[in-house]
Amino acid sequence: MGLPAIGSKRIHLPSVDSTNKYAAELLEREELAHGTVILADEQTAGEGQRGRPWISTPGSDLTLSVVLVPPDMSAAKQFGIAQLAALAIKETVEAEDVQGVQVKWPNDVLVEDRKIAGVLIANELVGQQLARSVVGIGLNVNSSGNEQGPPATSISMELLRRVDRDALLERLLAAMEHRWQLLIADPGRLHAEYLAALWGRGRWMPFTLDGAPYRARLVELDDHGRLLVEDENGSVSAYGMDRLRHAPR
Ligand code: BT5
Repeated sequence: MGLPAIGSKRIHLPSVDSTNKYAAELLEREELAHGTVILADEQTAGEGQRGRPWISTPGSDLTLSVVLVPPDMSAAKQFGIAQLAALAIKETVEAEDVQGVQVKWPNDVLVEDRKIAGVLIANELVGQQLARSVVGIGLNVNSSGNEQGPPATSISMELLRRVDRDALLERLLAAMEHRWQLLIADPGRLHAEYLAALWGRGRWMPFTLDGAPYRARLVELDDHGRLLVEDENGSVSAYGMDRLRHAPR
């Protein structure tokens, strides 16, 4: 028997601190079916990476967490989860006719240089297997993005019209299901699509390496999701998210 489709079970909350936190707390108490979606109209303490905030406008944007419970997935495939999330968001935004959508490693989605979505993934590994994954997605739909911080945008800011949030959610979940199937059946294709969508390839840019500023040229991405970067001495190295980050904007 196959797994239930992403979105076949949903928990809709008017307001919550963070859908990712809510999912984690729920998973401590009970099993959740693969594909369960936790959706909030408002997040009062939305989380980004490393304690950074995710700010969205209540009732205007999409904030959700998708719980994946693969019965048999190697931990080596875990970057595929980041790829599927970023590509599903990209496809959903593009379906609205927004141009210039790219994926910033590991899983931000940009329109040119403006951030339109962020993804926060919590993977739980048991031995060499990926036991569970909580994929948190914040997508700016009808808000004005994040006005205080680095450049941000929303679908409505790009199109200068309001967007039907419910229809967008359905498209996003269908796109995630499609990419999930691709991760299982043809991860090489998912990787190729991700690579084609990657922002900043070939460009020199600021990173941090082990927390220290590091300028490098983004060359390539390997099968494990590590970036290959060329440093100013011309040597090329592969780094994962544990060591290398794009410098905060
Ligand atoms: C992320 O972190 O981009 C991951 C965001 C994940 C949010 C979802 S919402 C549903 C689920 N539940 C949660 O609690 N979280 C997930 P990071 O790469 O650290 O980016 C955070 C930074 O982006 C902040 O420091 C701001 O500068 C900026 N930012 C905050 N809100 C933004 C917004 N709405 N649009 C664009 N940029 C934003």
